[in-house]
Amino acid sequence: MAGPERHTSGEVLERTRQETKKPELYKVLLLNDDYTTMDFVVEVLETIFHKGPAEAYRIMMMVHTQGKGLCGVYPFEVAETKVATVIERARSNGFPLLAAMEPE
Ligand code: TYC
Repeated sequence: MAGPERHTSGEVLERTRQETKKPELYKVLLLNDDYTTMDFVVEVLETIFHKGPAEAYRIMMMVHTQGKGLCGVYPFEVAETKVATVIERARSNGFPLLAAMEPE
């Protein structure tokens, strides 16, 4: 762990170099298409990305009007799982909805 190290004599040495790596963060985006229903996208945002109804609707409309929208920022493996979960949920409901991730 990086951080101050105490010595028996009582002085504190501060570490200037970071030795523990911060997790790299990735944006998860939803992409627009012409076939997925708005209600389904709102449901995805509420259940997979834990957004409230108003925020879920706002993000869905952002995707609908701008082509893509930010759902959240996560460590790599969480972002990967979110993307896979969206695609799995969409396909099992017959929708072509796509999600993507990109470095923050
Ligand atoms: N464009 C879709 C429609 O008009 C709605 C939609 C919104 C689809 C967001 C995908 O990520 C999406 N039914």
